[in-house]
Amino acid sequence: MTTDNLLRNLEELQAKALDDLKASSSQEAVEQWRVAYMGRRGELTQVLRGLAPLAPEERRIVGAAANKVKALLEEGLAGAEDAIKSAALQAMAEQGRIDVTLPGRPVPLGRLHPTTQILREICAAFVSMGFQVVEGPEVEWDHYNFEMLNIPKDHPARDMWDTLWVDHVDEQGERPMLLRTHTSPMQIHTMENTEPPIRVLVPGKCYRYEATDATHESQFYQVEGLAVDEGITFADLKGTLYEFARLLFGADRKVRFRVDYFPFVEPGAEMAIDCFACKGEGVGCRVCKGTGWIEIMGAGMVNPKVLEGVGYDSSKYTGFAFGMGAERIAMLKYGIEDIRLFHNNDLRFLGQF
Ligand code: 2NM
Repeated sequence: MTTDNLLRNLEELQAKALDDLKASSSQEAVEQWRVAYMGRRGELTQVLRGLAPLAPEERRIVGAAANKVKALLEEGLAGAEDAIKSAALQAMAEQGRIDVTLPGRPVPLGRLHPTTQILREICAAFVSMGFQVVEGPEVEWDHYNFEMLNIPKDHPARDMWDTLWVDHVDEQGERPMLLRTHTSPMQIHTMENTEPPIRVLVPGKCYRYEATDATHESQFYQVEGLAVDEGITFADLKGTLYEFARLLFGADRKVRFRVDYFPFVEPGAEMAIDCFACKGEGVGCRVCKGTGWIEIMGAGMVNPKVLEGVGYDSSKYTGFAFGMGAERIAMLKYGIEDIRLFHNNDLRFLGQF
């Protein structure tokens, strides 16, 4: 082959190689192209190998041209590889792109426990009528939980409160400490520490030694209230509690008072509201069990013995008091069927309020 022929072949090889490279758009195609032209048996490699038997003068000329072609192809290869890499990066960026206009993922918000909500609602109702909210200890003395409330030891009325006693024994071998069965001991503390007029509301946790069922728990919340002043009558009790019933259960509520017994009041009463679900119709109603009435609290005129016990002159002062179970009020108002749900920590339940 003449030098001219060799040089022409090289030119054709270069043109074909560069055309092929342009058509190679994937990494695999480019690699195939590299092997075809510049691999061990590649077309250009063969040409370079074919230089060996040439005369020195010829080899110099063709060798220089072949090296130029080699450099050009290497340059082309590097460029093609770069282009493919950046195209791949671009594609990756497109796929993983963040759309900043999408709405954010919602953050689950916490909320107040239904017991907390009802306690606040009950307190707000009485605060609007001038009551002051006070809280006291959950561990009490027998003296405040029972004795001062006209419930002496061995009195049958003690059976009304199954008590959890604290493991503390006095010199007489008695257990004088307990978990309060109602918040009334705090009303006694308040009367011992202040003079009338008194208008206090005492929310708080109470404890009873009870078998648990749909309406009984050994831990529950109570709200009790006390008003002591000169000239307080049963009419004040009725007016205050009537207003409360209307604030919590609707302005069209009716109330019913019936005689009941609590050692610390005389007379004592149970208050009911007409059923807000069936409007007092009764028949077939699940909320009021067909009676048309729902009992919501106990109340009464503070027993003069209780007033004298804290050093008040019962011929000068009278008072009324009342007490209700917070969970019971929440169960009625929110339609909750089982008091045990309050302590299950089930977000499907708690999230409904
Ligand atoms: C009730 C029902 C009736 C009550 C009485 C007193 C106190 F300390 F003043 F005598 N506090 N709470 C009372 C009265 C509580 O709960 C059903």
